Amino acid sequence: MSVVSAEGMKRAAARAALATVTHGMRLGLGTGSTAAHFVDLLGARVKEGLSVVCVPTSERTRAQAESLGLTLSTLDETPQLDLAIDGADEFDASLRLIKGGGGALLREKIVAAASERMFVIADATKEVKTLGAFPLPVEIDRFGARATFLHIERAARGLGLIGPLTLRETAPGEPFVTDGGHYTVDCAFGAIDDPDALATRLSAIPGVVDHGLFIGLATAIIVGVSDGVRIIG
Ligand code: ABF
Repeated sequence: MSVVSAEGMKRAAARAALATVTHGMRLGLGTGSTAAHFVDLLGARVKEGLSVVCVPTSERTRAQAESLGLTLSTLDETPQLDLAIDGADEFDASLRLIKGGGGALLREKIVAAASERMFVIADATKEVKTLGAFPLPVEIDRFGARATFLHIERAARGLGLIGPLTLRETAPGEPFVTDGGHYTVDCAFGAIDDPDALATRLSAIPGVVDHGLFIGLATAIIVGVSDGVRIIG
């Protein structure tokens, strides 16, 4: 019996995603440890002669890509991408995702929306029947953060979702600040039976910059499993 670690499954998913990349592609590079495997493997292919242009979804990924000598661009220079490759915190069978645990959901969503296709790469532990075991990250403007926090609570309660909301911190009393200069609220709602309705309600709150529900964005999910990969979508 082969025992494959979560890292091994992430690497397998990243390798399978890399196999879909062809010369001249404009790529969106995700954030997180699974996306980092992809960037690492891509760096090796580029050294062998593959030519691609990459738009990173975070400063962290930008630094990694730069260190590997990848050709970088921005969405201002390259507003349309062929393919985004990114990880997820959770996914379901309908290609719906929770993202943002890594703190980069806004740029990840903008890059995914600018891409013709989005392949999610994840290990099998991320698959759920119903989204919500992973606390949903919501990126909010710093102005009026407390008021926005209360709006989120109220909007969720209207859907029967009650759970502790926590302002993400890097240390006690020090809020985590995203690359875009915003705060993140982690919402431990538990099972989200109607992710579409929650997404609509959250998007309607003025102080909400964006939320970690990615619906209708993923083209396919490449799941790293114990004996290779499984494709959803
Ligand atoms: C990014 O990294 C995020 O949207 C998600 O929060 C996280 C997944 O991280 P990992 O690949 O390390 O599990 O894709």
